[in-house]
Amino acid sequence: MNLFLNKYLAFLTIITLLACGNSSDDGSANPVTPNPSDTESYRFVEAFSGLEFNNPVELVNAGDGSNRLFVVERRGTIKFFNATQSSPSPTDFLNISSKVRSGGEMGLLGLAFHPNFESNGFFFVNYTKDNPQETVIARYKVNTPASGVADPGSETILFTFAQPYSNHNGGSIHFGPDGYLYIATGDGGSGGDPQNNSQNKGSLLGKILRVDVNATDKGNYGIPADNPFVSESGARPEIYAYGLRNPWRISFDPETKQLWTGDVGQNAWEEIDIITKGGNYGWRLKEGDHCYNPSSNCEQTGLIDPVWEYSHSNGDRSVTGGYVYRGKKLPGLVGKYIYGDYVSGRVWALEAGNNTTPKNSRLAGTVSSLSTLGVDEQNELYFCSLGNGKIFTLSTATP
Ligand SMILES: [Ca+2]
Ligand SMILES: [Ca+2]
Repeated sequence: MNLFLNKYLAFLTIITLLACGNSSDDGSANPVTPNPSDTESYRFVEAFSGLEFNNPVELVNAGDGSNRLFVVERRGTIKFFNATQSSPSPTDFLNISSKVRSGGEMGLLGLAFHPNFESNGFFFVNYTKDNPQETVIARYKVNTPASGVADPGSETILFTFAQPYSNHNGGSIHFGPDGYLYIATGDGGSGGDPQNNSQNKGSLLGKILRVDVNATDKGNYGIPADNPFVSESGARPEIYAYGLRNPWRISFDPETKQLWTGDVGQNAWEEIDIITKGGNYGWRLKEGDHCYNPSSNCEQTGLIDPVWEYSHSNGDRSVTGGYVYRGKKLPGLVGKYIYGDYVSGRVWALEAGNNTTPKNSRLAGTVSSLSTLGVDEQNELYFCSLGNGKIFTLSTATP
């Protein structure tokens, strides 16, 4: 999609939203005939009254039947509460703030529970530290998984890698349907990827990594035998996909098993990608669908373009990747990738991939400084605000 077409469609979107006041616009230049799933109108409401967190950057469930939601606070703390209560009291789960360097894009950035957490009590974190400045992927343990809190002294480091700059640390970690741990890393930082890390398969930066936490061939983790670059000379065997700039929040669609991410752009284009094994997602050769370095006639052979991109021309400046909705409370959103923009706070529902023509619909309202989305054990969606620390959900009810 070229710049002018994108701007034109964005303009139409605004006009249609003003005219209709609903969330059913698809950005199309043609009059929209709403289908039944498009007629719902959504609004953001606080999900848990009175609950506020300190710079939340991740929200996950443990998949252990406890219905707990775990909120990761950037400073290095994790709290949980019962998602079935409307006014729950949070419990301190882990505090490693003394290990974590936080602020800006640094901090405790990722949390994932072992698929067998209920029996082994293992969970994994991704954080940045100082002296030296690096990312740490580590395992922790709770003593009694169902009700217990974590033991801060139980840290087992899987691996670390240097962070040349404070920004672009990725940070999201999730277990895939294959039982392996997927790790999103940024390009290391600065601007324009000055070290060209994302295209360098000898670097863990600017990648999606995949490791086996149950194996020990690399010490405290292992390499899945079918990782794409295990036999390529000079390539890090942990790499699953490359050419990413700052994949901020990854997730798996529990139904299709596809891995989605938002990849934050440089100066002009934010993108949504569906990640496939061995794929090259273009950065720093391309930003979205567009040549970046060089700015024209870039080598595009083999690069995978995003399934959706949006420009900075409307105040949207930093994508926050979300989830393909598979819950029950919002039938009109089932199967759509719900994501937003950190700067504008706007949120969209995207249908894309599988060779279909993408359709992107804005949902009404905004979530200020939208840092992350999350789902509970029923796959219902939540939205976290970094600035006010609150958690929001979507409601179809009339105020
Ligand atoms: Ca960095
Ligand atoms: Ca890309």
